Amino acid sequence: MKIFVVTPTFNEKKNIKELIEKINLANDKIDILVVDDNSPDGTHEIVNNLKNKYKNLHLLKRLEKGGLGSAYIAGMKYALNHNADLIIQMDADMSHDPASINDLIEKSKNFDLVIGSRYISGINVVNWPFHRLIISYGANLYSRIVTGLPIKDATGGYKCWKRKVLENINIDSIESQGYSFQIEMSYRAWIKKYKICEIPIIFIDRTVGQSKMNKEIMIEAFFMIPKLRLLKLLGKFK
Ligand SMILES: Nc1nc2c(ncn2[C@@H]2O[C@H](COP(=O)(O)OP(=O)(O)OP(=O)(O)O)[C@@H](O)[C@H]2O)c(=O)[nH]1
Ligand SMILES: [Mg+2]
Repeated sequence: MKIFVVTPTFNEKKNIKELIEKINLANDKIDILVVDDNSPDGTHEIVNNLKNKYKNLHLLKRLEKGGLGSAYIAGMKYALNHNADLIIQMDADMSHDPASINDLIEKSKNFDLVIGSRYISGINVVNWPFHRLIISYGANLYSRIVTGLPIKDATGGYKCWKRKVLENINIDSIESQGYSFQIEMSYRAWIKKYKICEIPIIFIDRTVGQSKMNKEIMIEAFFMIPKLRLLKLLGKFK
């Protein structure tokens, strides 16, 4: 079984080494792909140096910042081209605990998409300012009501995909970049009736580096969520 962890980076020089070390501590049988958008802080140079130590480490360096969604798509295609059976996506800012990787893999035996969820057993968020929690929780509620997608944490980015799902949801046609990228991907899998489950994770707010969350990402999600519902009604995801 070949497993890839795909993690997008933009200016994560303070987090990337720890992330790679901790993934390897959790599981050294898996491949790690960092998709870096030519970070001005030199994140890709750190990854390149670490490749000597970690033979399971890959770097996909793109020319410029292209958004989280497109970085993930590029990374997922790379993993598929390298014969991955399972593809795990996670943020590089240490918000997603690498120790949960093995829980995602274990659960994938019975499910096609496993989502690490902040909201499945209470609210498992550490150090988030109250307004961030309200935005995230509200976005999830809005998404659930408008799309009907029965997922408590549809905006979360810690997930494990079976290869066949990514092959069948036409990832090339995904437009979303931010919050709504996570929703759109899971929505397409749900429409295709793949088996989805959520497992609890603890989300810890980044302690170093800068958040890339902004107003545009929220506006995109606000309009993309009803658009997804509409596209489904029009039969565009068949
Ligand atoms: N390659 C690439 N990575 C990106 C881009 N935008 C964000 N990322 C990475 O995607 C992950 C999530 O971004 P964050 O800035 O943590 O965004 P967030 O988790 O929604 O927001 P916070 O909770 O405030 O951290 C991080 O690993 C970022 O470095 C991008 O345009 N290109
Ligand atoms: Mg983050």
